[in-house]
Amino acid sequence: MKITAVRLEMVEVPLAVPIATAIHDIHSLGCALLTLETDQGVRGESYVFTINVLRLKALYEMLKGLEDLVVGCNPHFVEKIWQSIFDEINPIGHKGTGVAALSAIDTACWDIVAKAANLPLYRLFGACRERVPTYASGGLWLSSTPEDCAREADDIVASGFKAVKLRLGSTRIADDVLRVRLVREAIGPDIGLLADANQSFTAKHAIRLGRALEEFDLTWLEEPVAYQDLRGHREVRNALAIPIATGETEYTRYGMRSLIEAGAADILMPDLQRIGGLSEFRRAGALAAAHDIPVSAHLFTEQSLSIAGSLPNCISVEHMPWAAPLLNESMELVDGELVVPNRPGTGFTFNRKAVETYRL
Ligand code: SMN
Ligand code: MG
Repeated sequence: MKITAVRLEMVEVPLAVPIATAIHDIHSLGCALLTLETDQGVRGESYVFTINVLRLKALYEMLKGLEDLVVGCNPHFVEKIWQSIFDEINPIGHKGTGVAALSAIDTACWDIVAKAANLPLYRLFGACRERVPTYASGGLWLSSTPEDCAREADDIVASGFKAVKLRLGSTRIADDVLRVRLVREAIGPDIGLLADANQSFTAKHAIRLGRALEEFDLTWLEEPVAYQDLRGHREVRNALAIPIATGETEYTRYGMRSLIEAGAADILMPDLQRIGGLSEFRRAGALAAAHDIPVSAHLFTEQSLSIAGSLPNCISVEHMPWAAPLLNESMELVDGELVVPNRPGTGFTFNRKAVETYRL
């Protein structure tokens, strides 16, 4: 089998309402959609994205610039393709847009390999579960008041989720404590509550806040300090009983290795775009397993289900509905868990009509 063509499209998917975290203001998702065509008619699909659309062209051009390393290759040699792109982007760096482009190509290759075998990817990788714990992440933004967060959390639980993620990052500790208190009161003691600080605190602030939050039984506190502040992560982690999750802003297995070596995390959160695709996600997952550290997939819910269904130490996937408008298939929530689809490949395909609607 040979890859015969690379199709690249750019779309902008607007959000119904603009949202904010401590470090993001988001009104749309700018997605670079990748389709790899083969001489056997099997097609592989993936996407990478920017928050809003301003720098989307950089992703597009990076993918375009790697086209000659992909066309003519046998997609079954996905690891060879991965390594050749990794080596090629060495001079521009093993982070950022280069790795994002590598991720998209790698994921689309795996999609082809599994479709050619007529298998869902998680079974091709070696299945370990058919349903995955998840938490609702598409709400409770820092741009919402504590009272709005409580109301939203109530709706989320009514829609079937068994866990929700709340964004923190207020200047005053009391304001973040109020956010957590009102949401916990709204959802009751049996629903999981996760909190994400999006890197907004100093270690001392995070420790003071964390102590005030111990009584609310948080599943984890995410990115309490700047992502590259490994010592700060460790200080927070050592000071608190709340588990610390981080890793979404790090790249490749080497980024995960640094976090592990620093003792920075109780849970690692690889992001499919930043980790380097499904191949590297599996390696990062195995590395974490060698240290008895669980992983939870960041964003890219649909595509990460193949990892969650095949990686024993993957404890959950983040449920983010952002890509849903672009896809033919919907995620299925049963008893608060996501079903790993039994369709071939990733199990999700681009909806051509939607692509036309959002095309730039
Ligand atoms: C997050 C990441 C990127 C955009 C919005 C929110 C957040 C998460 O850190 O983990 O969902
Ligand atoms: Mg986060």
